[in-house]
Amino acid sequence: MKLLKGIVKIVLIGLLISKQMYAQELPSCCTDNIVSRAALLAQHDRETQQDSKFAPETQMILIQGGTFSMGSTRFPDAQIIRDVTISDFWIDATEVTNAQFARFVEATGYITVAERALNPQDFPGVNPDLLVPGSAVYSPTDAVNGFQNHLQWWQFVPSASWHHPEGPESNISGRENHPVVHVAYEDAEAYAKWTGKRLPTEAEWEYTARGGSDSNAEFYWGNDLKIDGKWQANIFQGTFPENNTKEDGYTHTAPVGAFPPNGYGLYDMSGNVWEWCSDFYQPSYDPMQTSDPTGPKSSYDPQEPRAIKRVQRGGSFLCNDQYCERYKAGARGKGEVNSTTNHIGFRCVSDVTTIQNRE
Ligand SMILES: [Ca+2]
Ligand SMILES: [Ca+2]
Repeated sequence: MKLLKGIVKIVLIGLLISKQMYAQELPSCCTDNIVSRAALLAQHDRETQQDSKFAPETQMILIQGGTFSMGSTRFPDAQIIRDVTISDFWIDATEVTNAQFARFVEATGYITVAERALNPQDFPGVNPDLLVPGSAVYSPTDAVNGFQNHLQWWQFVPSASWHHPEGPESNISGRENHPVVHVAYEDAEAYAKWTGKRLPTEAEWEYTARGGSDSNAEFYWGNDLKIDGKWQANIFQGTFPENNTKEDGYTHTAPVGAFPPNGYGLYDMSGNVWEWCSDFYQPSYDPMQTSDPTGPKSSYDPQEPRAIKRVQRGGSFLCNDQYCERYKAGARGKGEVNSTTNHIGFRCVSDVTTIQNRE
């Protein structure tokens, strides 16, 4: 009996202590376990704010606007070179990661372009059995014959997507901090909109990639590929495409921020993954667009005139001097808006007024 009384006493003391702690931690409306509607609404609002605003680990850098020389003599489609003025804006310090994109998908149920079945009407003459969800995966073979046909190292893999980067047997476990890949332009745009941001113009992108430097150096970090023997970007070493010697530590994507930041504190502006920009692609710059340029009204690529293409910037882990030098300063890339691969990602920007309105 004494033992039973002791147990009851301990339980009661425990309940009293927990009730005191509970009373201190929660507002009075909750202390009777009957939560008020106001408290529920406040909680919902907090959760919604967390869902729809910047992910906690997304660091943004405020870029002070200015005028810079945009373009490059090294790349015919990065001309004419002209002075461009950019307003202040915010930019993500890193490429958008798998973890960040996963939160977007969890919150919205969003299905990426690569995960959707293809409409046979959009592909007349193609066997409908081949029109399955999937994406292009870098799959080099040992028997590459020249660089003219890039299909030699790209393979369409059914069910490859942002969370199955190499196909259905693969996943992003352990790669949460790597850049998300296999995103089409509208996927990147949807993510940006969900976070209240937008995709950068290529002028904004190049202005920030230069890191505040006005030099005409070959690389965004200077004229030497390496600094003190260290690689400055995740690109390709070895014999492209089949023999990657991995001197920089990575054969595919690297975690964002694994390489040194530029003068603005931005990571991976060269290499790792290509980054979507909002401009339509055309093979030259409009000399009249010199103030916060947003690019042409439509796309035109002489190599594929019927494809709708947007600009991509910065190159990827597949860039090298043998095949693709477009990780270098001022270089441009281009992508058909629905074409996804495991070396294309993005980062977001925000207008200063957008940030001010949140505060
Ligand atoms: Ca590499
Ligand atoms: Ca990049």
